[in-house]
Amino acid sequence: MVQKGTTICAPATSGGGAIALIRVSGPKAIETLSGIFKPADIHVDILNAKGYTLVFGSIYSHDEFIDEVLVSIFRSPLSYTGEDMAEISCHASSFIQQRIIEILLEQGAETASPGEFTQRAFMNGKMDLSQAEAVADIIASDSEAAHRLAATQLRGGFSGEIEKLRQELLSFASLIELELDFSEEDVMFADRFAMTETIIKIKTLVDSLASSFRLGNAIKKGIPVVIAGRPNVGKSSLLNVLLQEERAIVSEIPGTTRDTVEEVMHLGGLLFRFIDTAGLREGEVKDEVEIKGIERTRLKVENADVVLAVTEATDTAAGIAEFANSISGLTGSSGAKIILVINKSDLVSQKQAGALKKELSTLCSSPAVFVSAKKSSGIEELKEQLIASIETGSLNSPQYIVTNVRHYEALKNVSSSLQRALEGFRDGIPTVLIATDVRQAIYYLGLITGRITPDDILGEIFSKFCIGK
Ligand SMILES: Nc1nc2c(ncn2[C@@H]2O[C@H](COP(=O)(O)OP(=O)(O)OP(=O)(O)O)[C@@H](O)[C@H]2O)c(=O)[nH]1
Ligand SMILES: [Mg+2]
Repeated sequence: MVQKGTTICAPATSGGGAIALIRVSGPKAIETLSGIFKPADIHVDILNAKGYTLVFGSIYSHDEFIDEVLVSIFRSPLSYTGEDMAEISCHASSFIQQRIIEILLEQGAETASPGEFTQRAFMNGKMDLSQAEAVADIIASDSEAAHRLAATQLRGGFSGEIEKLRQELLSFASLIELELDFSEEDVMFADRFAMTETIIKIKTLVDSLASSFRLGNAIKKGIPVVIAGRPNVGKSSLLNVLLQEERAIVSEIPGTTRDTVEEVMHLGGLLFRFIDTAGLREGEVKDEVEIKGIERTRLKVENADVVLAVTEATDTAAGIAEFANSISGLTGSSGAKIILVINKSDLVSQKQAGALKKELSTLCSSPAVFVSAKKSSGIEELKEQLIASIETGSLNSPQYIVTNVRHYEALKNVSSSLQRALEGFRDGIPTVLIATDVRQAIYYLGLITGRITPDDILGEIFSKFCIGK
């Protein structure tokens, strides 16, 4: 690989710890290093050192000793960026790190801008755009599931899927383009019916990828679980017992919680975002703050992935079912899961609870869990229900889960371009216009992996057909 451009440097580790890492990358990486580094073994010549060599020595600024360090040498193209690279492991003093950066700059290196090492890796073909984005995600991942999604994307699972779709569309576009080339001769190369089938197949896949974004995004940011119920049923008590922390104020006065209270928690390798809300009061509410609180509760329920519909064990089965219905009316078609939480089970006998559960099973399709926030009973079962309510099945093939909003937007654009192409076929629109829609879909797919090459379509034609014209 021909190396062009500048040589950059930056600290790669954040504060704390005993050792810090400083990265240098670019055509003059090793040369720059040699100006400030003296190997402990005077026979070692780092200018001629092979890639993957580890050298112990000291950093000097002219004659001033700075630190004892270990230097790793990488040679293009076998490095993270694809360029020549050196990584200096020094002691983690912020003074030492700052001095080393300063003297690297004196030697002619430049400070790297955020993400520049990864950007160079992308430019040098070490990874595609979606993999580069996964680098940021894997650094930020703070649950097992988020890590799993980022790791798959980093290893190219998602890009592979997108690339496969793009290749299919390219072959498809080349057929249409071919038809355009021969349009005066009035040839039809492909059968319209088969073409429509292909587009429908690709669009279905694109749509299912796009719809996985809800789960993907929730896993990255925490799955929103809204705790909703009438005033005083024990919503805030439930939040506190789940978190094992006195997070929200609890009192016997109905209408205690006015605003929403949010807190995240790990359960079963997933990150959940619990949202305690203002009680949903029936009938006319006059208090302005309470009205605003209830409005906010409704919004949260509408955007939830899971709703814990909290009621009391002293309520009637009909009352509980009615409340569950009103919650499912709020979640609408969002696909949110509802778990009925029957709180204050300490106030009824086991027999009464059993009878209520039986009656509820005929009235309500949502699973019901009996708990007592006060006695902290039933909480484990509730946690199990929560984990079970998230369709983690799709996590077994994480290349099909979209976590990145840029990819989601691109997929939606692919889908609408394909929709237009389909309508075009149906309405007998001229092929040239349909070709434009298909090309647009290819363009948007290419945006995801960063492979937008307009010559691709031509390349496809010439590689598959011998036109001889
Ligand atoms: N016996 C019993 N009392 C409970 C239980 N959970 C909560 N309570 C009591 O019920 C009352 C209301 O509890 P909160 O947690 O403030 O109820 P809330 O649903 O958040 O109420 P608002 O915010 O006012 O809508 C308090 O007096 C709690 O001590 C329970 O499991 N058993
Ligand atoms: Mg409350």
